[in-house]
Amino acid sequence: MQTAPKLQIETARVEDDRTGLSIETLKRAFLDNLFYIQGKFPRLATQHDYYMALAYTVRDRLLQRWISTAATYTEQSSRTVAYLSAEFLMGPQLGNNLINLGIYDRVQQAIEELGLNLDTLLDQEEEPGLGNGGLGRLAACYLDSMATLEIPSLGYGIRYEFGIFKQGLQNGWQVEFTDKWLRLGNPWEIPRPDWAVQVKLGGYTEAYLDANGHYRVRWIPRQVVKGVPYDTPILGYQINTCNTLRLWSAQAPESFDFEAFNSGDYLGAVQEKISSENLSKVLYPNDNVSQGKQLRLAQQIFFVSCSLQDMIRILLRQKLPLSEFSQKFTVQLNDTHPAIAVAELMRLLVDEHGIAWDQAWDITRNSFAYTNHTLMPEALERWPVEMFGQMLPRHLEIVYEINHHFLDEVRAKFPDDGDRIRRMSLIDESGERFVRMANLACVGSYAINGVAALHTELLQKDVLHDFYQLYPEKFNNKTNGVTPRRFMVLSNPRLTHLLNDTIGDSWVQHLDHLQKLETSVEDASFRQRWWEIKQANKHDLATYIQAHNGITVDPESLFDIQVKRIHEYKRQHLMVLHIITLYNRLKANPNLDITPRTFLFGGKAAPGYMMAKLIIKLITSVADVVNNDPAVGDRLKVVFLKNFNVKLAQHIYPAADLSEQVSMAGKEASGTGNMKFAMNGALTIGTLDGANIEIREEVGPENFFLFGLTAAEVKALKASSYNPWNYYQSNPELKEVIDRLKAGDFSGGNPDLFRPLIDSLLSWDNYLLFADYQSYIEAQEKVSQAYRDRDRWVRMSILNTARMGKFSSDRSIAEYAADIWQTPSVKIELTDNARLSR
Ligand code: KOT
Repeated sequence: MQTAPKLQIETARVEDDRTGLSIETLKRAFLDNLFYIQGKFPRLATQHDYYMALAYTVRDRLLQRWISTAATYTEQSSRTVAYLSAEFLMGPQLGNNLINLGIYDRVQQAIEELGLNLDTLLDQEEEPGLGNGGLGRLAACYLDSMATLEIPSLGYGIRYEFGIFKQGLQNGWQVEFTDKWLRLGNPWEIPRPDWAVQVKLGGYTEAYLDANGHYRVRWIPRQVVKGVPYDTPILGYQINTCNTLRLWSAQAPESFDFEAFNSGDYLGAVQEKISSENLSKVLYPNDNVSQGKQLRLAQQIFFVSCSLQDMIRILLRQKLPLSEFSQKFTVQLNDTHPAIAVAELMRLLVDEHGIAWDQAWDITRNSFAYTNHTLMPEALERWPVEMFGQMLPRHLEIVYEINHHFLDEVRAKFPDDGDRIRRMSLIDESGERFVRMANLACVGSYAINGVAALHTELLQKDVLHDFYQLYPEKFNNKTNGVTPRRFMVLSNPRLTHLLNDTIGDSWVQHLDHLQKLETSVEDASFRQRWWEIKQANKHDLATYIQAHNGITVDPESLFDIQVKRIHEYKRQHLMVLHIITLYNRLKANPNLDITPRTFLFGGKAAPGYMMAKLIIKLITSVADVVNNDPAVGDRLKVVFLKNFNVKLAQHIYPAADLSEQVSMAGKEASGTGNMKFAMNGALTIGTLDGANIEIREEVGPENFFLFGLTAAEVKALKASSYNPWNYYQSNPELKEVIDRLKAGDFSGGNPDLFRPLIDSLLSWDNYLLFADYQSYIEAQEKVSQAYRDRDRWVRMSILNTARMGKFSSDRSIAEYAADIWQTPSVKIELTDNARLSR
């Protein structure tokens, strides 16, 4: 009689500890997790233990929303976006989850009352660096926005054991270290071994007649790999929707049990296990280039097959027929890395589920949408037919069959056009034969988009012109966006407070509300606060630089920053030419009155990309000379921040005065760093490339420092046999810069060190640095002038932030949902946990 009510009280208390949001409950839950999950008590606990205890406390609060969300989607059979991406560059999770739960301040207080510091705990988190740069970070921003807009979605990718390498510097050169991000455990993921699936590789196919006398094909693989899903909750901003990021980890299947399967061949069996687990071992560290490695193709089929099988499982569990696959799911292909999905869905439908080819093709074509992210020819994925057929014999047959039907379609619309057939074929037969993944993606998708207006235009005119002529209705533009939750609220709390004080906090969900700031431009005290916030952020970054680089920089100087992957087309070295130009002027005229600048660089080079690595060495070498020349004093400083990642990025954007977006026009598909800088009040110096064009349109040309050739001018100049030598000869300042580099002035007298770079500039200059040099230098003069007029600069800075509404990823995702996905939003009510558990 007495035990029943006692038990009830106990249950109620446990529940409250895991969902309650009061400071007292948060503290109690934190200490409970420290004890029961970390197995530590305060005297023994490390800062990392405290981080873990806090992460679990936060995860508990996500779980209630996560389960309510899953329950609602299941009940309502909601139409769902499956976002397939080889990369999700999530960045640290704790701070973002605190923001989206709306408990940041409260947790900060609770942690302080326990005698700890929230910033220190946040800093403990190893970020999941499961991406290279823009493409992977975009996927992460889109997950945040899909959840915030209450769009049912699943992110599907690979749980790489090693993410993007950690960058070190040795003697000014990049060195790479493996990223052991899982070493101390990952509190955000939940493994789901019961939903594991199997993926076949290699072997051969054979035809047979089924019980109904129908011709069928079966695939006898050489190897089978198990994919185990690990789920991470993706909470929307101050909303109950909590979607899922499902990442696949590769394991050897149980049937490859040493004894049962491979008796006698112990080492062979171990080898098999290792080769299976290799599939999710490491992220390929290439950005905007495709290496064509076999393991990479295996990774692609691995996560794609796992994900499609998972979708089919969900469909069947909801008692829906396979014919409704494309009503239940819309599958977004993040570039061509998951494009093998077109052939794999056909295989699953036809071979494994007995659906007729034509019906399967209708389902497939209505399921996929393809986003292209680059115009770089070397990034277009093609697989040697030989390799493709060895690993995926059945998929090669399916690709041939799709191609057969497709080329008939092309011939019907464009008779007697052999060249067009050769260009559009899924197989490149001009030499060694290749499977062309972009062509497969175009044929198998109902929508094709670029990521900024210029990029989409160039796709239609150039790279995908034939497909545009055949399927004009499929093409559309979706200009990229970034999440203001991470890149403003979390990264820049000072600015966030000022904005909230001034215009309220609705801008966090409706970024266009920042427009309301425009009237404050006339308010001198507001401008003063704006300036002070930027100064405080610069001060913080200066402290970081002092600690990590041992370089003292002046927070009053203009912080001129380029952070992104190192690539010749992005032209980090154009910024170096400017630095050397200023240095030469100071050497020639020591009393020259220049605007003091701190030049900051950050970014990784692909380990095999020698020219990119040499650009890093160039930056660090110029830094050594400039920073240590007494004639320069404090007027110029050059800093290379090592290991640029999401965590570091969050410290950098808020502290920038000038954002360098200087790619050769027609090469940067969009850029997204450009948006993160401008939102935080940096002014942009940039070319008419990617989303720069749209940023300039929004902020107004008077608030943007434009330079350089347009994409059309680049094309024309290249067509008329461009000769960089002429620019070198006719521009004395440029000549002096190059001559000093040649003489070894920045390489300890060694004229050979930078020779490959200089030779390439003087002989080809593929990315037209010399052609754009003078225009860049002149634009930089205007920057220096503008910065001297503090009032003018602050007004421009405010207007940049005020006019960035368009570049929220919420706007991008709303457009994807309306124009491509047709996914209505679904409201989530918090379900009572007790009811769910019954
Ligand atoms: C990498 C390999 C193959 C194909 C494309 C890529 C790629 C493209 N990786 N990152 N990108 C960038 O994607 C961003 C998001 O759309 C763009 O803003 C940026 O311009 C691309 O370079």
